[in-house]
Amino acid sequence: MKTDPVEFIVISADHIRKAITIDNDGRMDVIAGNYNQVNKLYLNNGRNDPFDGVVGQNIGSIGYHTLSLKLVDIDCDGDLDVLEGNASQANMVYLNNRTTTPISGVTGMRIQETEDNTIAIDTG
Ligand SMILES: [Ca+2]
Ligand SMILES: [Ca+2]
Ligand SMILES: [Ca+2]
Repeated sequence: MKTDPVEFIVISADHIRKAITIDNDGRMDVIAGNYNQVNKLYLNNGRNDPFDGVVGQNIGSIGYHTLSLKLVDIDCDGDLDVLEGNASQANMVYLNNRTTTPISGVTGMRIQETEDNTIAIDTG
């Protein structure tokens, strides 16, 4: 009986890529979904207390009934964009502008024209 050789794949630290984050600095950030208030982005400052003194950046300018958010590179240009699932309102997408305020001032675009009661949002 022939046995195939076992192959080992060695992964060195050099091959572990920095996590992609919304501002592409490798430090995980936070997006907060707010009901009837503008959603916010908090950028990790890289210190021991990563959000101490960090001012939230507005995601869009309208306070929707947000029940779900998702960070994904929806336009496949290498930066993370924000999907916003809103209850009884249109769901929105905000495209990352690749600045130090990656979503600030970005106008949201509707994902669909109907105003559904969205409670979860994802991609695939
Ligand atoms: Ca970051
Ligand atoms: Ca993108
Ligand atoms: Ca972009």
